[in-house]
Amino acid sequence: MSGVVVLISGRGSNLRALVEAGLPVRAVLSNQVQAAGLTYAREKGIATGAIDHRDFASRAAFDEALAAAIEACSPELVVLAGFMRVLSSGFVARFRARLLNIHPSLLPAFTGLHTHARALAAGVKIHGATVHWVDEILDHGPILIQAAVPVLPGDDEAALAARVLVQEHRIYPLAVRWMLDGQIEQHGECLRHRLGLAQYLWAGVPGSTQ
Ligand code: NHR
Ligand code: GAR
Repeated sequence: MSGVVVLISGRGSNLRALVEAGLPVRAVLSNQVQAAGLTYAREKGIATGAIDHRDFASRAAFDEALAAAIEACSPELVVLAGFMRVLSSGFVARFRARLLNIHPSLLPAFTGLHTHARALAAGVKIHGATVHWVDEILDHGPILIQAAVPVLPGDDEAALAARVLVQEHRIYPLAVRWMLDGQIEQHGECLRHRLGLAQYLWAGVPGSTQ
């Protein structure tokens, strides 16, 4: 087993961050044939595959085809990067403890879709992103790392999403590297870095690095 398979549905900016960090991305799979991230992967000479969920009669049948395509690569890790299809418990069981997701909120707040709009509507003052292990429950699973950003006066959804995305591109490569290097230990529901490294980033002032 070696390397990482990345699952995407769209733009692929997190995929790009992983590749640019030098991580061993062996294949990129998308449920959207037109995903921009597939074009990027092809340009980089990475193997790609498109599996259109609309070609399958059920969620289980799509998940089975996706799992088979992943297993053909025998990856160490499966990384969801803007992948927009909920995965069945059967799929999760096959890749347990080596299936990661990045979610654009500070979990357990704002699971599901449209997180930035919902954060603004709720009036939260701090928002962010979370990398977690995927389990059967949507946007649940043990937390690997989080990044926090302020919500600033005058923010709209696009401004807030852009501020969070900068941090996503920092924490996802870090989390994947830690996993590949065997640095993460599980203690019940908690994941800890072996060396006790801080598992958060705080972009307190826009433009600052910590
Ligand atoms: N699967 C499991 N089992 N657990 C998680 O935590 C998952 C997952 C699959 C994807 C990413 C996710 C997110 O971080 C993710 C986490 C899609 C939906 C969704 O409702 C929700 C959460 C996430 C991704 N998708 C619709 C569906 O019917 C389709 C939406 C669309 O195609 O645009 O699957 O937020
Ligand atoms: C990212 O913000 C990611 O956190 C989010 O979608 C965006 C994908 O961007 N993921 C979800 O909302 C999962 N439901 P990208 O394709 O440019 O990486």
